Amino acid sequence: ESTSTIRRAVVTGASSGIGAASVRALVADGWQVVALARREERLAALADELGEACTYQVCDVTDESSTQAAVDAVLAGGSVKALVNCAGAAIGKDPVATANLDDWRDMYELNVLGTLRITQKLLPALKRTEGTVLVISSTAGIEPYEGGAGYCASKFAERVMARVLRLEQIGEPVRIVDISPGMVATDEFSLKRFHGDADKAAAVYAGVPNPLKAEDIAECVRWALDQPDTVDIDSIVVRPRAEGSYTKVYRER
Ligand code: 8X3
Repeated sequence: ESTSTIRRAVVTGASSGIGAASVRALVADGWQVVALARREERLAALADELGEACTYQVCDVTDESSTQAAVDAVLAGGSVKALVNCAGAAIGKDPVATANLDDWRDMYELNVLGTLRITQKLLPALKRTEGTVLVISSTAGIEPYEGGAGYCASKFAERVMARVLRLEQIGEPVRIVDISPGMVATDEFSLKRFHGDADKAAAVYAGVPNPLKAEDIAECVRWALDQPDTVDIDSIVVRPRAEGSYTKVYRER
């Protein structure tokens, strides 16, 4: 069997949101998936739901030894054809003048350095299979907005990392794909951003007719990975129809 026919993917941030939806979409499309996240009980439930096509490893991408152990376990289990980087979060929405440094540090550790860490560790294995590094970045990495400086800066950094990796790997047998979602209503994104304040989280989506769902982004992931190895879906920007930009959102009142 040629290596290019083995469809085994690693998905980070797999316990919720776009990560969990991507695991489900890939398994439905015939992939073997190793789901990575910190919360073991959620991973176990996902693996239980999806059967033997889905296995999991507990992994905190902000932690070096946790990530190394997960990567070692993944590689001991076989080859890897895709890495889907979904682990990420927005933490806080304060103006620059009063922003919490710990929030910024946590976002940099997770969104930037966490993505870098696991991508570095799996890159050699991905090149052996003509594989793909996929990054779920954000429209916040394209267009900054008030209150979003820390998150936007981390997502700009993540997109730059993906862009430069793509340039550096030209001629090598690996694809780099960036998917930049706009407003996606997941269970935890805005709750996390507002440190658990459910009213503030709900207000983000108030009156917006159809925010994107995690499944909409998972379909982009599935489709991008399903292209021939030599076709690189370089960048996808996807927003709900009602969102023209972060500051131009249609709301029914
Ligand atoms: C996209 C979410 O809040 O920046 O990652 O529109 S937001």
